[in-house]
Amino acid sequence: MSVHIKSPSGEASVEISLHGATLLSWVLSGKELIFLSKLANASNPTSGKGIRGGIPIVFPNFGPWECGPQHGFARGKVWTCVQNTGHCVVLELTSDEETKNIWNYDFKLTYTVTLNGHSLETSLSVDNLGTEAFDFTTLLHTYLRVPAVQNIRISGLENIGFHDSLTKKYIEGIDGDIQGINENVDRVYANTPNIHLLKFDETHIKVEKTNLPDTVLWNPWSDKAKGMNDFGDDEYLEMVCIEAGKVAERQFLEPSENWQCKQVLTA
Ligand code: TA6
Repeated sequence: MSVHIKSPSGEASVEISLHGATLLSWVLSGKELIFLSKLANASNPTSGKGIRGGIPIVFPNFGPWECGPQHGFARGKVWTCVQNTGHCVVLELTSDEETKNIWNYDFKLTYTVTLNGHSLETSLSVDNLGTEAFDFTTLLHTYLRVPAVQNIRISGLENIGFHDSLTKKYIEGIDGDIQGINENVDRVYANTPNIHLLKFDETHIKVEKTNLPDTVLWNPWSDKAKGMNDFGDDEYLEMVCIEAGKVAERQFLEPSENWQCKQVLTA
């Protein structure tokens, strides 16, 4: 089950699945800018599992999690659409018996997606509805579609050190744009600038984040692509994940407190 919105001018459209409130598609002037695996099975997603591609919502934990599934349960749950103005849609996920069996806290997530001209705004609000404080990490796991990942450039991460999730080592920052990806890359950059620019061919996609201090950069490359049954063996060549998150440090939320974050993609 999906919901659709269009920009006021009609040149952009977005599709969002109620499964995980996963944004599946962002078409601007006839061009698809979001990567969704051809094996993603978005029309019949597996309960509890994320859809491979789009913008999955990682909550309440980024990465492996001793309480439940990697990247948390939010991307595997069915959300509720509470508003659709045609240009803006609001979806909610509230704690239930299933989530509380995994993570025993009362919460409400409110996800707002707004199309405006060449910009796609996604904001997430977290409410602590319970009587106990909780802490979480969260991230928008954005899969961007590119014609050839070896030919992309990414600016905004220069001179920023990162945790290499493959070697578990900290790597000092390097000067200049990231020029192409030619191997498995899985990096957590902490405290990054709020603007990154992805460039390929004549296309520039600006990633602008608010209250999401960290950035994850990921491409599975060929071996890991082959190891994913919901990802085509060669699809690693046409995608890159630039993921805005609050993952390096946990976010604490007292009872009745609210926390918000936002990402704006502009092409
Ligand atoms: O994007 C970073 C990452 O944590 C990678 O380590 C890789 O696991 C990726 O997410 C995909 O994770 P998933 O659980 O969706 O297969």
